Amino acid sequence: MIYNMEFETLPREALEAIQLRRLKQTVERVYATVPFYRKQFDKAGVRPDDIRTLDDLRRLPFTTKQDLRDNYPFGLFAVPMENVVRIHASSGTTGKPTVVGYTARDIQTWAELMARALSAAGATRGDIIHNAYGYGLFTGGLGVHYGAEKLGASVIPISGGNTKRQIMIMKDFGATVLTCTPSYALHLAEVAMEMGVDPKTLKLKVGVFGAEPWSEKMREEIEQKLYLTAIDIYGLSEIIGPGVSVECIEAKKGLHIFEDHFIPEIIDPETGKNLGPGEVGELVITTITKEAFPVIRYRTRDITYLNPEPCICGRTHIRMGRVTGRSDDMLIIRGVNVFPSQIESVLMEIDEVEPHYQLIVDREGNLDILTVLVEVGEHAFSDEVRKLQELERKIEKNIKEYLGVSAKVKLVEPKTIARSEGKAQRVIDKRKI
Ligand code: DLL
Repeated sequence: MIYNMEFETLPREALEAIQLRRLKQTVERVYATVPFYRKQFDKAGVRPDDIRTLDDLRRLPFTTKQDLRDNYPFGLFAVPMENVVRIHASSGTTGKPTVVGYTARDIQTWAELMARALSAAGATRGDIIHNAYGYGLFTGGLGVHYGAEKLGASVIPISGGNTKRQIMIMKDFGATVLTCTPSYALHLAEVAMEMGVDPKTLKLKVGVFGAEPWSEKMREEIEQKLYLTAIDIYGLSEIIGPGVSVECIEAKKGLHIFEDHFIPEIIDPETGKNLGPGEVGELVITTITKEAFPVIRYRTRDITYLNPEPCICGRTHIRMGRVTGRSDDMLIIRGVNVFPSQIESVLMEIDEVEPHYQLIVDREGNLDILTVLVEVGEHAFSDEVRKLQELERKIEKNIKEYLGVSAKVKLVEPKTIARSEGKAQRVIDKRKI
């Protein structure tokens, strides 16, 4: 169901008129209130009144994660702290986190976008939403929570962790919608089986999964194991949190970006040049309604493409492809570029292996060595050693054939790869340690 019929189905011309008006306001406001933007725009020789068409956006400089770090913690806020009612931060694997702020109106906007997203996934006010995204500085938990309440559904703020208890609650409370990372969804399925709770007997009908890359094959796996329809949701704290884009249950093909609030672009990550529809590159987003933390041409580092084709669901907002990885997650193994999600796709084609894997990258002398640890099912593991070795060789061959990279595959016992309650750690790059 379309939550906001008026804005989600706007004809292109009307949508672009709204975008331009909001873009101009945002650009004027950041120029007047955020010294960083004033300096950047001056350096690029652009003034707010130079923005006369949507294409003029391209004249503005990019904003990067480094800019956010340089202005840590509150340097990019565009309103006085008295008007900031919430602060979130992204974990950041190295150094300081990235800090973002919200006014009361920003929180309302976010709730509306998340209500739209849950609705696009098929949720209604009659649903019981088991929200296992982490509550805290991470935007997942509270982002989904406010959207679920705005939709009028019953939300269970279970957060991540204590998985056995989650299964009991999911069963006893009759949850119909599950929200968590795709890797945690698989873990929930596994623990349910261990506890003797067949997921088939749960009432789940839909899962809204995101916050980390996952593949089509992983979707099939989750759908089969949890007996639900799995929907992809995308977002990042720097832009607002979850609810930047979402798949619709009607098509399940590409994620609609809420274009009345965000303007997306795709650029070549090397040259910064804009790319056309269907061309794969880095997603850049400009927020046009945020008050406390507006961002201009933010380089997300997420790799995807835009699809302007009309969608069967009736929404007119452009779709982005599934995010296959981040430009900084890309591994370069002896000169060959590989994303962890590509390895995942190869692994998922093989029946005997489970969707739990980890990539270890190391260097021996001058050579990069990629080792793929992957779990096999109970059945396969009881097979003789020779059979397991054959399976390892078969996976190595497929990786080489499809991705052009040499990897050493090591099958490991069921349940030996650490399960995550939030974002899975797929890669351990020892070259960086
Ligand atoms: O992960 C927000 C979120 C919460 C999204 C819950 C969806 C559901 P951050 O912690 O700032 O925010 O991480 C953002 O996670 O730049 C992507 O690299 C990745 N990511 C998020 N959603 C997806 C997705 C939240 N559906 C970063 N597919 C982003 C692939 C995703 N990657």
